Amino acid sequence: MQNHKTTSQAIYQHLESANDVLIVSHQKPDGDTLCANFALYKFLKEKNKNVTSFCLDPVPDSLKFLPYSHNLSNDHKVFTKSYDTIIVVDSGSLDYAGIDGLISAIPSKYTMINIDHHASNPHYGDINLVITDASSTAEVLYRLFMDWKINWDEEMASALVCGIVTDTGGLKNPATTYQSLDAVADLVNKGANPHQIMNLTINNTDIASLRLWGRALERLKKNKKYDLVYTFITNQDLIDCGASESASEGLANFLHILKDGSISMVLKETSNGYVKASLRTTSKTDLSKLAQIFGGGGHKKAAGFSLPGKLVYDNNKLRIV
Ligand SMILES: [Mn+2]
Repeated sequence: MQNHKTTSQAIYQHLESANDVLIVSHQKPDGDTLCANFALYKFLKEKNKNVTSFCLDPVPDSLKFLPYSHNLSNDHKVFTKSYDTIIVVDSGSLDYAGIDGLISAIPSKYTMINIDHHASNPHYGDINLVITDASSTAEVLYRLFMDWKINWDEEMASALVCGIVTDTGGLKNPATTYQSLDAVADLVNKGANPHQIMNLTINNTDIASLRLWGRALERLKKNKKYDLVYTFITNQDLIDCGASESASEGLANFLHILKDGSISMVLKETSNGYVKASLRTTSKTDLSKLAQIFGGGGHKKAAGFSLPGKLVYDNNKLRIV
């Protein structure tokens, strides 16, 4: 584990003197980035700070049960106000967060705190707490809050369990370490209900989504040269199955159960004209480096990239055109 105590203290000291704080989650938010945002929001509110939670995209319906989700602003005007502190959570870059074009509008000087776990994170903040062996940003926050000896309550503990559980596909992917399990055990002891959180997040699918998964699973193919198992989902599949764009989330993590191939890849068309690749491995291949070749990023064992185009499948060959 990296030694993060000095950074942890630096963040605490900075926040003690902060007044106006903006917390930013990455666009197309997942459980981890939202739970990290809301846990920090609550912590800072209890310290009587002015806090604004922001994400470029709204909270997905499946995560609206989270406390403080109603509080998240998607309004770009947030960036025309003054802050002394900006905390970006769970974002390997400002581009990934979706705020690289917005942030220059902030009229004040500010300190940027970057709290993350992506291996590709280039430490873009003034203070950077990037723990790449953490399963999730929620796990990074758990370590921070433990260092800070905060007053835990059920809401705080549940938020962090939700972040860890969603980023590890239900404590199943290879990013799940002794520290992740230890954090969850302690958070359950502090009042979180893991079954309830699992049922609201991981075990929460519908027929349309399973039909979509069915199509993707039927198409699974193995490329022997690269020891790669892959499949794909097109926009037409979403229409045919009546599924939403988020329905295929979790599919890449699910493919971890495969014993064939050392790398799995799900290619998915997006509504804005891109093909998004989600890569997973249980081998020693560093996927974050592989994804960076294509302008993406992520973790060693889970990474992704997007390319403009659409998927064409003919003659048993899959191409991006
Ligand atoms: Mn994350």
